[in-house]
Amino acid sequence: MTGLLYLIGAAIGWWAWERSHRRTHPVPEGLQSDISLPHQEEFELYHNALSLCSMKTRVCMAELGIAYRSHHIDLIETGSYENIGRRFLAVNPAGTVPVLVHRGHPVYESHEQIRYAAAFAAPGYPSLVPDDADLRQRMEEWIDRSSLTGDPLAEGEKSAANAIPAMTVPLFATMIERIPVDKISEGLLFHFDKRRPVMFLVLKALGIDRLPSLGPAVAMHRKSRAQLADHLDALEAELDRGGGPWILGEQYSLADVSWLVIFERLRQVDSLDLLVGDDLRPRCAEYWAKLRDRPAYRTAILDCSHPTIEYGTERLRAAKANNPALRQALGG
Ligand SMILES: N[C@@H](CCC(=O)N[C@@H](CS)C(=O)NCC(=O)O)C(=O)O
Repeated sequence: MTGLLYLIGAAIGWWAWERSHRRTHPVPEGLQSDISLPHQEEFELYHNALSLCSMKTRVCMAELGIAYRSHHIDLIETGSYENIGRRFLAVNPAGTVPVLVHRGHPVYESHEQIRYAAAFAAPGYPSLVPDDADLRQRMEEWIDRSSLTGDPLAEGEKSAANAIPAMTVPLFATMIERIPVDKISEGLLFHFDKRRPVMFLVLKALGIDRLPSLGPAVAMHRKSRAQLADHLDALEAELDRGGGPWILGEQYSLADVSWLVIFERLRQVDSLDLLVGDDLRPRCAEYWAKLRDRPAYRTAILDCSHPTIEYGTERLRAAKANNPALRQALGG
């Protein structure tokens, strides 16, 4: 009995100590010149293969021809909660990726990272920011409309990126098949948003085929699809008005960097054909084909993929093909 009490006491002591060293807090966005982190190269990027915001910053760096030292940080979907480990929290006390580090100073928030990086295009690479003030203004609006900000689950009408997380739930359900329960449970002890480990444990217990029985997830998916449809309608109209091929017309800009990852996520969650096709927002379909043709898509997306994402996408596709209820719950 005394032994057991000692054991419980030691476990609580360990948890309290560990928790006090893994506290997270929000960080201000943009360049933090007052923070200096250990670094070896001018630019370093802490990122994750699946993270939408990480993909955006990687695409931007590739488009600008900026070389960087890569630090892949696992999120639970790709294997473990490395993002809330002590080492990464020293880089970003908010526990989120991506973090761009320039000469040792972190830049927080991906939409700020791409704006910041644009001033450092390598020789021979365009800056991705138009000179014309009106075009710049339009670019900013389209960046905002594709940035992940605030509480995404509550503000999907604000931007396409905010509407995306609920659409990603089926992919979470397949990717999480590969992650052991003890790894996911660590989030119950230390993650700053307990909804995430709970969601992952429920998805793991249920499995992709029983997702249709999870009413709230199905309802959120439906709502997200409708919100994304609205955002894509607006994009379709903009591409039509400007004549394409890019959001600002002839000039490829940061707005296109920011939108590429929305389409890529829809591809990963096997939902592209619900929203984009020759008969459904054909301008967007053409736009996505052009984005995919850019070398940055290969370098920053395809070459940076992760076996668990590829497994997850394939598994989801197969599950939908074999399960009409799942297909219906996810919009067809
Ligand atoms: N607004 C931030 C969002 C950063 C963010 O939420 N990143 C996610 C991945 S896309 C993350 O690191 N989540 C932590 C987790 O999943 O544990 C940005 O644009 O960089």
